Amino acid sequence: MIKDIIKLESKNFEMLLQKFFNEKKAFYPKKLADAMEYSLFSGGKRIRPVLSFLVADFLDINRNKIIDLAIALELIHNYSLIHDDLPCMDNDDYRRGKLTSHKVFGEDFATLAGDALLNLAYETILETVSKDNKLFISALILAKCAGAEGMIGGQADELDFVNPEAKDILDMYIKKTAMLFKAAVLLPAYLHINEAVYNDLQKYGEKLGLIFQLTDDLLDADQNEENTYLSIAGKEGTHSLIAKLNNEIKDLLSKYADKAHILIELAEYISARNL
Ligand code: GRG
Repeated sequence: MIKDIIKLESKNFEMLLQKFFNEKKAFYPKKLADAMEYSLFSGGKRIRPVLSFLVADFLDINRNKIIDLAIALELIHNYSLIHDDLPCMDNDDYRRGKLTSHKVFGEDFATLAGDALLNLAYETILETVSKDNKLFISALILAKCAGAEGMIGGQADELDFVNPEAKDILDMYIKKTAMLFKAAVLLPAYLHINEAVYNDLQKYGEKLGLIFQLTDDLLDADQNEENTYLSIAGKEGTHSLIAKLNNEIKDLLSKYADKAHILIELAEYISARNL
């Protein structure tokens, strides 16, 4: 069952990440290492690295080739959450059911922990590419998707919104959330030299990311947040867009028959998620 597969994959990734971080943290100031570790290991679902591994399997690419880039992606994701929770951004006290970084370590150390995770991500990316330069394009895509053209740009769009329309919100979701999903899908994709497959996977990553954000809206429905797709289209409109995206994913991947089954199932699993 897809739920059990994701759970197992997520647990396996968590062990890889813990081993990776244990080797790094010995060289960091104690409080900074504690703050980085607190956020990295506070119950994240690890959906993005798991997605990278499932796509590697789909393409028959050895997962070992992309483990370090998948770790870098998860580091970037966690830095973004720490910074997003800061008082100057969303000012949240809780994340994953636990106090946010700045509530535990103070704003100064939370900021530094986010910065340090981001820097560690690029340190890891550079080391990876220096060992296997075929991964250069994957690394570049990851950097773009996480930057001002992608996740950070989407966050900036959202902060600056004045009466956005549904289309503006979806464009912002693509940048803020879907670009990291696209990066996850494309980490192994560039090692597979087939443009048509690459293009299909790129579309899959974007649609999956949109589904993830739309379900996030539904999970937070009781907060009545402004400038969300849900606030404009309502629950029915949001559910119907999620269904449409799932159908588009099925149409896109049906040509790969059974091989793509797990990627289609993952989209359905995310659509029905409650976490
Ligand atoms: C660079 C400050 C800054 C922000 C970038 C990613 C982001 C924008 C903000 C984080 C908050 C947020 C609601 C983002 C939308 C994407 C999303 C739902 C993130 C949460 O991802 P999960 O559920 O996180 O995969 P876990 O806790 O499982 O790791």
